[in-house]
Amino acid sequence: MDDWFSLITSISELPGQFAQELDHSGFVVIPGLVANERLSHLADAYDSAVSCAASADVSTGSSTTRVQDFVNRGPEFDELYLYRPILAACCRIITRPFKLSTMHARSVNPNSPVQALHVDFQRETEGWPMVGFIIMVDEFRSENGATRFVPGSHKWPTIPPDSPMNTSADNDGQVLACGPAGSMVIYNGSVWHGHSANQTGEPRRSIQGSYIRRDAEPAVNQAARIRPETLGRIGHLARFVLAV
Ligand SMILES: O=C(O)CCC(=O)C(=O)O
Repeated sequence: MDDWFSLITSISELPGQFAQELDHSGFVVIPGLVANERLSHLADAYDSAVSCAASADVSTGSSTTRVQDFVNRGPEFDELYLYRPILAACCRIITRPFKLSTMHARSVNPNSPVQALHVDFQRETEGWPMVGFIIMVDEFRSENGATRFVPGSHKWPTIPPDSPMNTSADNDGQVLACGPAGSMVIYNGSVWHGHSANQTGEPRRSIQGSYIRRDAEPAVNQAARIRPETLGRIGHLARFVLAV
C-alpha cells in the first residue's frame, strides 16, 4: 500500500500556485479539468444518471437534490475521481494512504436560499483530515448558487457557530468559488463553506466527492457497492483509490 501512495505521489501534480492557494485559503478552483468538447456529454450523462437513480439513492433537501453512487453510474464518471490535481491534493493534505469516501451528484435547486456555513470534517476529530472536490457541471456564478468559502478557516480551531450570521448571504470574509463548467474546486474538509443562493430558474449541477485516510470510516463502503461492470472497466489506480 505504501508503494501505491509513493506511486500516486509521483504521478500526481498540483501546480505551485494552486497548491499555495489550497494551503493558504483552504480551497482552490482549477478551470478546464473537463475538456470543453466533453462538457455537453457529461451534462447529458449526469441528467440521465440522476433521472434513472432508484429513490433510495436520491435525497431531496430544502435546497439541494443529491444522488448517491456516481462511482457506479457509468464510464463518463470514471476519470473524475482520478484527476491528478485531486490526487496530488490528497497526498499533500492527508499525507498518508487514502481512499475515496463518496462521489455523488448535487444540484442546488432553482430559487433556493443560501446554505448555512459548515465544515465537512472537524479538525482533529477521529479520521481527520478530509479532502473534498466539486466538479462544475454548470458554470458556477454568483446568482446560481456557487459554493461560498471562508478563506483560511480550515486553520481555525472552531466550527461555524449556530447563529444567523451563518445563514446570512453576505458573511464577512466569504468568497464565491465561481468558474466555468468543467472546473474543479478542491477544498480542505475543515474549511467553512456552503452553497450560496440560487436565484435562477435552473438547477446548479455538480459532482462532488471526498477522500479520507485509508484507515478511516468512509461515507460509502465502495467495496460493498461496486458493480461487476464497474470493476470490469476500471484500472488498478481506480481500484486502489476505491479500496476495492
Ligand atoms: O454544493 C455546494 O456548493 C456545497 C455543498 C456542501 O457544502 C454540502 O452539502 O456539504
